[in-house]
This record gives sequence, structure tokens and C-alpha cells, in this order.
Amino acid sequence: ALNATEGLPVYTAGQELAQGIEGIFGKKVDLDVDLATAGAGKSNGKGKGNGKGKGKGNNGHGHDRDTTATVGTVAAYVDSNPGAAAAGIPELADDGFYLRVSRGNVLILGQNERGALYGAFHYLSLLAQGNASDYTLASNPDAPIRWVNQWDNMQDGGTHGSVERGYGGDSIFFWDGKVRDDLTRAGLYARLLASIGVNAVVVNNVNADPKTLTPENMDGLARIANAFRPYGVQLGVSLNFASPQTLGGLDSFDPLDERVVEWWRDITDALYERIPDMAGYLVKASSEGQPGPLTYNRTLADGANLFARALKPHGGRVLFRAFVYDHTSLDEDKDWKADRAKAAVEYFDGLDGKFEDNVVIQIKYGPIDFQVREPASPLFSRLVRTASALELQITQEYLGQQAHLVYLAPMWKEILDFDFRVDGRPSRTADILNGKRFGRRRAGGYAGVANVGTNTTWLGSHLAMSNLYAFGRLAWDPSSEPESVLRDWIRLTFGDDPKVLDVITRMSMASWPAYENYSGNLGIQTLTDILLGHYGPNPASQDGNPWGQWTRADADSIGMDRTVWNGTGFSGQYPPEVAARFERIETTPDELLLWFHHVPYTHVLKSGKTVIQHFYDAHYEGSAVAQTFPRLWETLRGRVDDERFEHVLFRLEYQAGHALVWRDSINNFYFNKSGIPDARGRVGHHPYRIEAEHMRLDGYVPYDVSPFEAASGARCVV
Ligand code: BDP
Repeated sequence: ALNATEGLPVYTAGQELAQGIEGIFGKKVDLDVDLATAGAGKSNGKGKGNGKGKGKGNNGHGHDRDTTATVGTVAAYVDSNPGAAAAGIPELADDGFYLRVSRGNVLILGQNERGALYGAFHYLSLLAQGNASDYTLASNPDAPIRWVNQWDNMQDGGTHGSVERGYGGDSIFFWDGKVRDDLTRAGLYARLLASIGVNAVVVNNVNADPKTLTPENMDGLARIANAFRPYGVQLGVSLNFASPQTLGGLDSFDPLDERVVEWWRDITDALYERIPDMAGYLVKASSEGQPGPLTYNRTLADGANLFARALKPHGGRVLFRAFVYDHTSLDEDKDWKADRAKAAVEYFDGLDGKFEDNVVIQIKYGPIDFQVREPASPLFSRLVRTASALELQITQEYLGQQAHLVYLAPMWKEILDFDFRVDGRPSRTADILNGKRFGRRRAGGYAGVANVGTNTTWLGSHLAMSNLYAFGRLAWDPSSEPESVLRDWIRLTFGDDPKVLDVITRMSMASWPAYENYSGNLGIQTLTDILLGHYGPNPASQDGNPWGQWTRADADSIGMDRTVWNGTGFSGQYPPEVAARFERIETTPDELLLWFHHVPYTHVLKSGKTVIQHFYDAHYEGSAVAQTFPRLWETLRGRVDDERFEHVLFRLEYQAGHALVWRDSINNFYFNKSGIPDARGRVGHHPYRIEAEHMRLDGYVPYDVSPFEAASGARCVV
């Protein structure tokens, strides 16, 4: 019996349940689903009216017998089952759920409709992993904000809707400057996200196009929101700060100008008229050439509050990004103390407490920009009265762009567990985000830059989807263990073959350390080409421009001195205990040494190796691990369907090769700079190698490679 309004999450929950059970057991089951929901409207045609039904069916617990499945909200359930039935249901948080499986009868209750849907998905995920026992559980999200960000462009020069830093095809939302007519994929995306507890999607690029807000496009956004709604996913919009001028025709976008305030109020009202449950806004302002409040000498709080006040009557939030820096004023040649890592804390200095309470500051995990290993951003520890959200990058912009397998959850976990020791007390990032550590009324949460596209794999690679899955799981419960999350994902994606489980687990768990080892270690960062695609190796490009990591490598020494006593002063942005640890070489962990300190290549690490020898060895070790991936994967031939098998194999073979390019590029570069030979005689010597340009070439011509270190002899063939 489907007793709920079609299009709302509880209705979806009932459908997913029926469909999921059928999918898992490969046969149609005659299962009645009673949808307990407050104010349930029309009943679906195939239902048996509004009564609670009992049916005969195999509910997946092995026996044919009378069973019922009930899914709904706690309130509606208690309403229709006064007394005993409600006993034992614990207090739930927003979006939380309660699940009781007893002798085949299933009760799934959400604190709200969305929670009921999450409960249904959770039940199905346990069933799919073979759990057919009786159990009772309650689960609540750790934080209310569990959003993904899409950096989708409405238009890309020509007719495309591309995705900035997206590696899975074109935008599923936009085409030719408009919202697509066919939003089937948007609905499927919402379904995917609901199954991992994500409750909102910001659909357009943070480098936002003012045209997003034309009446026609607002109508289009409403259609996207309609596609999301059955899955309890809300829509968010990125704004371009200058829109009142560029789109609205005003002569200013000053956040304190009354006409500007009114313009945003009108736009916000117009959006909510179309999308009454809109999540809110995401704003990138005064950063990387984007307009913002600093243009008018206003503060970032003035900028954020402009939107917060427009949103407040509608219950929306503004996620205001902390990724603020002025690339035009950063000149390391002129200013030794200039340091992009310091920018966020400096710009937000003195603003804590000045934000409206529906402002959430969205902070990238590290102080620079999604690198392979950064210390947690000190800004988390400094916003005591303002809610904050952790921004993670699911799309692997700097981490191999989905052509490399890099399972990111272990890295995220280090950030979540980082203890800032504010006032000398435990202060983990996760406990700051959920509002507990500072006793905030309003909690923040999580934002993951996902950037899925039209590709059938969503992200461009099958294995990369473990990252999207892990994002949802960690945002729901940051105490989850990355490896057990991964194993759940593998079972749900590839089935329960223990060999498949073992191989994908081993490869994935080894992948982040391997990538770090072959792409840039000791905190020096992923040494990608910084001015082009952020992909292949080009260590020289990291210095001498405002966007880079600034390795400050010369003939004798390397690393960014960020100490207070002698460097840029960044380490002083942490609370005293942590600052003191990073201030001294002796107490800085090796893995972040060159992030905080400038040392000779001959400096001896805690491991007993010199910095330069560590570089050489780590690049060999990391690339050797990547060499094992295709061989490991080969052992799964016949155990994974051919299509996915070949797709993954192709990428792993490519990664194995590209890891060698990384290894030799970085090692050659530092060998060339330092002149210090590799103690094991590998770097610079490749006696076994036959150079492509020395072979007889049929249809290929030799080509000079820049940067030189990316090819032996600086030559390749094309
Ligand atoms: C950088 C990306 C750029 C984004 C920017 C951001 O390369 O595409 O616009 O971050 O997060 O890492 O705003």
C-alpha cells in the first residue's frame, strides 16, 4: 500500500525498497510497504488504499511468510500507532533514521521524510551485503550540511556546458547557456547522492556566470530542483558577486549599497518562489580575480551577510568560501614573507562573531589548494562563533584526474582527526564542524567538489567512485574507518567475491601513499604543472608565480620556511601547542617538513635518510607500487564483468606508465638542481633504456620536450 504523495522522499523510499529487494533477490516480491507520513496526500494507483497492508512475500530473509515493511516518519508512525508501537524509538536528529528488523518484519522510520529514505537505503545496503539477521539501529548524521558542489559551466565558449576540473564529461545540468531539457541524469544523480546521505547539490561553478540568474535560467534551476526533490536533495546556487551590475544593470555591486541589497533580495525571493525548499547559496568572492566585497573595501562579513539576510526569511544558508587570496599581490621575489597559505586567516581576522547565523564558512582542507598533503587549515580553529564546513575535492584535480587511482578517504581522515588543541583541549576538526567543540548553536558540515559528468561512470573512472561514496559516509559519520567504508563500497559495487574485495582494497589503500611518493613528498606537494592543467609533472612551474606552491628550491636547499622566527609566520596561525610543534624542525613530522621548513638537501630526516635520498627513494617506491596495480587487477579477469574490467585495466596500465614519468621527472629535476647523486645509482642513469627517438620511426617524428625533465634526453616522439 503506497500511502504517500508521489514525488516526496517517503514515496521514493517505498519504491526503492520494493525495487531494491527485487533487485537483490532477482525476483519480484510481493511486499507491502506502508508509508507512514504526516499529511500523506494522494495514494498511488497501484496501492491498495490507505490502510496498512500485509502481504505474503519473501522479504529477503530466506523464508516465505507473512511480512510487512513499514517506512515513514516517526511522527506519522506514532500518530497512527499510539501506545506500545512507538516505544523504544529513540530521539533522532534531523535526517536521522531508526531501523528495526525483527523476524523478517522491517520498520524504517525517519526523523523526517529524507531520513526515511536514508533508512531504506541503509537497510538495502546491509541486505545487499548479506546481512539477513534481526537488528535494531538508529543512525544520525554528525552534521547538517552534507553538500556536493558541481563546478558546472552554463556555457563554454561554444555550445557546451562543460565542468571546470571535471573528468567525467559534460555537465548533466547545462547545455548551450541553458538548463538542459532532459534532466534524467540529474534525477539519477540525486538518487545516487541520497543513497550516501548527501542532502544538497550546488549545481553551478563557483566561478559563477551572472546569467545563471536570468528568469529563464531560474525556471531551469527550478526544473533541476524538481528532479532532485523525490530524493530529498536540495538545490544550491553559486553566485557571481558582481551580478547586480553585470546582470542587473546597476552601476555598483557594493554590498552596503541599498540598491544592491534590494537587488539580491528580489533575486532571492524570485528563486524561492520557484524553489521553496532551495538550500541556499555558495559564494566565491574576492579570489582569483572574482569580484567581491574587497572591491569596495568592505569586509568578507559584509559580503556574506548580504546574502544571509536575503536568505533568512526563506530558511536558506549561505556557504561563503574561505578560499580568498589576491593572486596579484603575491610576489615571492619582492616579499620573502608573502605566503598564500596565510591568506584565509588574515582575511577572516576579526570577523568571527560578525556573521549572520545562517552563514557557514566553507574552508578547503588545507591552507593552499587541494594538495596531496597539507596540514589542516588553521582557520577551523579560529572561527569559534561562526559555523564552518570542510571543503574536500572528490574530483582529483591535483591527484591524477581520475586517470590515476587515488583513494582519498585516508587523507580526509587525517584532516578530520587533526587536533588543533584550542585552549589546550582536544579540538578535532570533525568536532569543530559539528558544532560540539565550540558549543555553537548552528553546526556546519561538509562540502565535496564532485564534478560528475555525462559519462556513464559519472566521474570518468569506475574506481574513483569510491571517493564519492566515502565522502558521503564520512560526512555522515566522520568516525568511520576509511578501509571499512571502502570495503562496503566494493561489496556494493562489485559483489561479494572475496578476491575482488581483497584486490581492490589493497590497491586503493596503497594508492594515496603511492601517489604522494611519486608526485611530491615531505610536504613539498604535488609538483604538477601549475599553470596548465594541474596534471603532469613540472616542478619548476611551482615557483615564481602567485598560483604555485613555492618550493623555494635552489642548488643547496629546499622548502618553504613558514616559521614565525624566520619564515612567513604561517605556523603562528595555529593555537600555541600546535604552532610550537610546527615551529621547530625536530617536532615537525617528516611528511610536512618542507611545508614548514627550508633545509639543505643533505638535511637528515627522522628516518635517518637525507632529504634528497628520501626524494629519490620515495619516487622509486611510489612508482613501484603503481606498477603492481595492473598485475593485481589482472588477477580479477573473469571475476569482474568485461566492460568494467577493461575500463579499469586501461587506466591502471596508464597510471603505471605515468608513475614512471613522474618518478624520473622529479628525480631528474632535483638531481639536476642539487648535483647530489642517488646513493643507489639509479637517477640519471638508464642504461637499459632504448630511447624512442633512436629507433627507426615509421610515422613518428622526434620532438623536444619541455620541461626537460619529463622525458629522458628531453626528447620524445609524436
Ligand atoms: C583551484 C582550481 C580552480 C578553482 C579554484 C577554486 O584550479 O579551477 O576555481 O581552485 O576552488 O584549485 O575556486
